[in-house]
Amino acid sequence: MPLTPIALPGADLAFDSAWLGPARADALFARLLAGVEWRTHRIRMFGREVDSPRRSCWIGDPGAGYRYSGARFEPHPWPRALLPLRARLRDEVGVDFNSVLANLYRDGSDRMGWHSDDEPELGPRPCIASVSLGAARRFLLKHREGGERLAVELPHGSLLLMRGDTQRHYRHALPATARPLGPRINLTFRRVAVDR
Ligand SMILES: O=C(O)CCC(=O)C(=O)O
Ligand SMILES: [Mn+2]
Repeated sequence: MPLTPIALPGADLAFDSAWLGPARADALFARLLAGVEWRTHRIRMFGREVDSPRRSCWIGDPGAGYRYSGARFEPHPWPRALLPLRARLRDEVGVDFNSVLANLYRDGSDRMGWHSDDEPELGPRPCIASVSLGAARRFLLKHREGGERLAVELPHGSLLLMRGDTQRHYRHALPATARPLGPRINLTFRRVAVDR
């Protein structure tokens, strides 16, 4: 399937609902579910530190760390299963992503609140490649000032690209759902400034 633009004013989105075929997506999901060191990260909400409502793992090249609450965290090394995806994204998207935030949503109650991926180490107009595996979930975008909103269903094997001014103009979220759902893994490939 080709990457197809999604029209949304002030954003730059492209989507492929079947970037990975079912067999590849199934194999990758099983390997990541069993092989990634899933942890509950602590996040800051309304000035307090709380457990994030999902499991996560930061993966990347040495030095491609992320900053949180004044500390810098070193990423986990790349699992072998992710290297072909990194290479394919380099070819098809033209970005050499040096890190991935992997998130595991155990069921419909795991979620991610409204935010932008606008950390300074991502640069002013980051390209973020989001690969989804497992249970399909609804991904929401809403403009920071205007009324524009968008909901996209992200199925098993899909790829969503967020580029240009998307993070500057929009927040996004993955809401909880009461539907009985199995686990979902999301991989957001990013290119962060390396400080060494
Ligand atoms: O799970 C998703 O689809 C979104 C994840 C996300 O926004 C993030 O990792 O920053
Ligand atoms: Mn995000």
